[in-house]
Amino acid sequence: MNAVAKPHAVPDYKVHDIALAAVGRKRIRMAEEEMPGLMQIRAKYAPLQPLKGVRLSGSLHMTKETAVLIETLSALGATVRWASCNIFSTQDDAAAAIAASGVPVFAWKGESLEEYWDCTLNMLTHEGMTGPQLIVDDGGDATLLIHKGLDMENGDTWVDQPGANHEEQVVKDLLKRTRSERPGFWTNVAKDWRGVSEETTTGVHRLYQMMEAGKLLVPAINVNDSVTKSKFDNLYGCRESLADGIKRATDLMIAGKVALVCGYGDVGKGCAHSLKSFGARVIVTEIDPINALQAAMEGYEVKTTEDVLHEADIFVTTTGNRDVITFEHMQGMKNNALVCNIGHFDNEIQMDRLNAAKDVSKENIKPQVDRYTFASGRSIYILAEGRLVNLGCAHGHPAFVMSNSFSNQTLAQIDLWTNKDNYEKTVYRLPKQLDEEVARLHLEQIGVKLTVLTAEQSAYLGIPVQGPYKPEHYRY
Ligand code: NAD
Ligand code: NRN
Repeated sequence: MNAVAKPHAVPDYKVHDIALAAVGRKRIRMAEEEMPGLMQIRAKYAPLQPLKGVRLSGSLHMTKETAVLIETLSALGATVRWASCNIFSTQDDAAAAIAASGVPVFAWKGESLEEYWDCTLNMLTHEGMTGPQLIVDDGGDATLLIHKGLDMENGDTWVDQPGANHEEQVVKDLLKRTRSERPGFWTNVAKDWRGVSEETTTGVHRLYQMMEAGKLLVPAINVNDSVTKSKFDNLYGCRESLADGIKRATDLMIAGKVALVCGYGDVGKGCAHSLKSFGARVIVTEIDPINALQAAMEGYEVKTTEDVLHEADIFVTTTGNRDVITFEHMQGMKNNALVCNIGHFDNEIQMDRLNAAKDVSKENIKPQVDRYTFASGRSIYILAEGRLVNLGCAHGHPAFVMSNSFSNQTLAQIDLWTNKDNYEKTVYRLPKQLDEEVARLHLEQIGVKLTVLTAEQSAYLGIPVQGPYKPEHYRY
């Protein structure tokens, strides 16, 4: 009797090209050399296996730096599944290396929105159709899907109403598909889910909105507002990766240009500094009087977008808000103006209105670089279809600054699991001592030598004699 060929098991990953794994592994190894904090945390905690057997899902840009985070979480004992949180930010070689290592990953650069949300569902679906116990989220899409899925199974009719836009309709269609294909799935997912740590400002904003509405299903840790995350990643990371994105996309000379930076928060500060250092004349827009005053103190003009349409060559949105650059703004811009966004979502720039406009033509120059021409004959360039320019057109922040962010992520995951039975369904932050510990882990590699207080000085300042922090259970 012929042996029955074992059906090819469908691989539990989906990446652009698994053959890229070898080069991906080399680049992950380079990133490890630049991530001293994360690698020391891995070395310190791996023997303790604090995440042993925990089902962990991550929705965060699948880059070589994230690969180091994934392998750290795995080294601490977690069973990890991963997807990117953005359709353009995956580094295909890093994704391939992670898939080849046996960690299920569902991510490739240039996903459609339908593919993106399918990847998110796959990332959340562990062995035996179970859900994750912990989530690492960046922007809140994984958190949103579970909340909306549970609402649907509890009788809420949101999924049956028309979507406000294409992406919302994609989410509704996916949830309706799970309603018929996997009844009760989201109820079980919500039952096992014990916590989420959130990477970025916009995701944190969404968590606080859910907490205030009394809808947050699990304890959450706001990683973004650790000082060693937002005052480093958001500021110094964007200071390097914005220019990287603009130049890889357009080869544009920044010197001598007029650049408008919308928003002067952590990201806006880094972006303004970067463009100024390249020789641009930087103008800032702001809604907040304190941040506006800061911009003015740094020597930037602070105006409105309307004031500068006739003179600005480069527009960068950094606000996390919506409709910051409107269709009317784009219609009024100089010929060949460059428009890009480095905030989380693509609604900072009114891309839906631009793409729906009848008298506007679109020409694709190369992936993530499009030229739109208006009835006036004037054209503008849009990068990454209005999505994160640094991750869509370049490789995001360098590894050293991501080591700070991901050290916080790893400590947050350990904390969530350690305290899963006594944390409330609210949003926590990591304590200052851990923030200092993360900073401390990065000093030696860049040659920093701290001054140590004498006992008399410590007493004089009323602070404990300094020394490495021993993580305790803590809450904020
Ligand atoms: P932030 O809150 O520190 O800064 C946002 C600033 O925008 C604030 O000062 C606010 O007053 C201002 N603002 C809001 N609406 C505005 C408007 N209509 N016009 C002008 N200014 C306006 O936030 P942040 O940490 O700087 O993050 C900003 C965005 O960037 C978020 O979406 C965050 O998730 C994202 N982010 C992206 C990256 C990346 O690598 N691309 C890194 C970190 C954060
Ligand atoms: N290289 C990167 N890998 C990277 N650069 C920026 N980010 C990255 N994530 C993985 C994210 C920052 O941490 C984008 C998020 O919005 C921000 O919080």
